[in-house]
Amino acid sequence: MFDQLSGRLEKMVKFLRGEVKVTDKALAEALKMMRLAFLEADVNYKVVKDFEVRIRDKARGEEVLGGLNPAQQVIKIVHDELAGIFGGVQKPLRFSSRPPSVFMLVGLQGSGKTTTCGKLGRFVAGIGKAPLFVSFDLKRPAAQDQLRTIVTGLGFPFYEMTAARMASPREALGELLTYAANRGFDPLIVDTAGRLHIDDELMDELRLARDILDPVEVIYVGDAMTGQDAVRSAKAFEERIGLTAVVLTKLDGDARGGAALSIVSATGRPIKFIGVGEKPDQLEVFHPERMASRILGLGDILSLIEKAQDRADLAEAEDMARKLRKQEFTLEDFKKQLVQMRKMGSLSDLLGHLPQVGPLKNLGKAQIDERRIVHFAAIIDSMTREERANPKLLNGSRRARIARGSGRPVHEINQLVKQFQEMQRMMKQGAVKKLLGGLK
Ligand SMILES: Nc1nc2c(ncn2[C@@H]2O[C@H](COP(=O)(O)OP(=O)(O)O)[C@@H](O)[C@H]2O)c(=O)[nH]1
Ligand SMILES: [Mg+2]
Repeated sequence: MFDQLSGRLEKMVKFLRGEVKVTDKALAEALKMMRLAFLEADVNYKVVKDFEVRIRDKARGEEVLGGLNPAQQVIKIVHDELAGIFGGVQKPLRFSSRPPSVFMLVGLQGSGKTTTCGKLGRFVAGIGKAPLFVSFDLKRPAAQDQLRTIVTGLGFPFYEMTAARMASPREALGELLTYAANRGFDPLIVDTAGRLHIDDELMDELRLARDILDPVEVIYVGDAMTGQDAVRSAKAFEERIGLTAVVLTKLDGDARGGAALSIVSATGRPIKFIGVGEKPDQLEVFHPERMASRILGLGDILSLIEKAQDRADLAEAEDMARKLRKQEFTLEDFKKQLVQMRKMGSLSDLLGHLPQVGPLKNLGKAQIDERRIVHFAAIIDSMTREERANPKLLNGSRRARIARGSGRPVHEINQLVKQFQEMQRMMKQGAVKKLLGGLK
């Protein structure tokens, strides 16, 4: 997958790594290598152009992250931008709060819709769901059979729909939804007909089904081998039906990758899965960041970047410690720590260097509870800036207001303030020295 693109980009990465300083000339050379690699991979020209401009601006503007040399810094920028083009963070499937969640798969003929229905069924069953399947591809009898064979082979139930019943679609689809809801099936996975080209009749049919079924996911299934054609048709489906997600299929073949790199920016919809083979288990959750590192061949340098980021976090921790020492540590800082802690458990690390007595012991416990952290952060968010800087202001009526604002009970607010004050008190008692000692 993406072999050629990857090979060329790895060459660029190698070139950059060989440069001690990234001069304008070296940057231009690297950008040129990247541009050619993308264009050759059939990435949309406009996407390439925007990408290049963003990287150039960032590479010139960015402060150097401690621990990375300038070339590594540029590589990190390329990596982050590439992950951004792929959609940023991984977006999971959505489910409706009122089952069944309807997933409707749309796309051109031969793109892999029917195959992907089975794959998605297997995936959701793996997370404890009970899928039901139906095919609206009613004109070709073989289409129903194909889906039935796939899903019954996987041990899933199949709902028979007929063209005759679909003559009154509201009734037929209403019955279908009731059937699924009464039996507790969730999601309802809907296969649809495709055409070789976008046509009005099909679009009307799909829109009608969409209006009645109110799908939580309208998934465009695109054949990555067809490159920019898949992107163009995705755009048409987005405009005429409205999409929520994309599955790119046939990335196991020699797809050049252009579709994957253009489709998110062309449709504004995330790629949630990729198909990497014909078999039901050949579906992968799509992780934009991992894909970016894979394409850039960045396994080793990523760990380096992570280390540098740790170091940046450490700098922040030292800053906190300084504030603690000067007794400038406010609830605002406390919240920052809480958020940080969710990321890396740093405050518990810090507290690990303190004597585990009295209230601190409890505080230590409280920190492990993720929900607690979220609740505490919500409470602090509901305070005014003055209150955060000076918790002594928090009288009864202010606490009641904060409770309403944050949706947390007053006793929890009392608890938070108490823990915060205990912490401040411990700090004053000279525990800070130990704390600072522990940081080195
Ligand atoms: N290699 C490969 N083949 C796939 C993938 N997904 C689907 N196919 C094949 O593509 C062809 C068309 O798939 P189908 O599901 O019938 O497409 P539909 O017309 O959109 O329903 C079939 O031969 C599938 O086996 C994939 O991820 N990789
Ligand atoms: Mg089909």
